[in-house]
Amino acid sequence: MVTYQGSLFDTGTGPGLGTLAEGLVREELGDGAWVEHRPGWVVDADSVVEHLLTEVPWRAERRKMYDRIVDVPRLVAFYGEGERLPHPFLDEVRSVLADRYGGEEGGPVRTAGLCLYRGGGDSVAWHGDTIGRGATHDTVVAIVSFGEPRRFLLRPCGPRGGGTARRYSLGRGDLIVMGGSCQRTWEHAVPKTRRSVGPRISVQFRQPGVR
Ligand SMILES: O=C(O)CCC(=O)C(=O)O
Repeated sequence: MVTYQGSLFDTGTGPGLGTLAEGLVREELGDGAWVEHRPGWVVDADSVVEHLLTEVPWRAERRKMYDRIVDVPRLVAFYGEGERLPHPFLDEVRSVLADRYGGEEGGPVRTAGLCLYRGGGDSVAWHGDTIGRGATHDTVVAIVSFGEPRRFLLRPCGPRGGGTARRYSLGRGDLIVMGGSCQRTWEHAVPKTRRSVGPRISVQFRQPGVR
């Protein structure tokens, strides 16, 4: 069973959203890619963690790696267009993000993928979200993080990828939005850590037809 020790500075007011304009930093990454980062966007983000841990139908996945079948090192869930999300607050988050980024190519974000990193051994390897239209078109992927902050890395694809990655620490209500060509020209990862860390849940809001 995964449990979460919330922050001592929790306000206990229940979840809410800060303004997006305040504290949001936009970076142009080149080649039409951009990223927006808004630390602490969700107020009292800790108050939904227990609910998400217990109410989401978390699924373990396995995948082929070379000639072996291995466990994917995180649990996942997916909510398609029109599906009610596992906490009413996430419906509100989706609607605010859909309004703000709805004018981007691909239209408003409508689906939600969830990942649960149970501890430091869970991770996601370098990749871009290139299943579906993300392989050929500009997209918006907006990620809201709950629970224990984890390192989120972003680096250019291809030969330029070897350089230093951009680093973000994402948890407890932080928002990161990758847009433009980012899924084709940059890749992202959440590496494992040896530190003893509690669970982190990421909610990735995407446009239809992107995974
Ligand atoms: O957990 C995150 O913040 C990233 C998740 C991710 O990269 C993915 O599901 O494609």
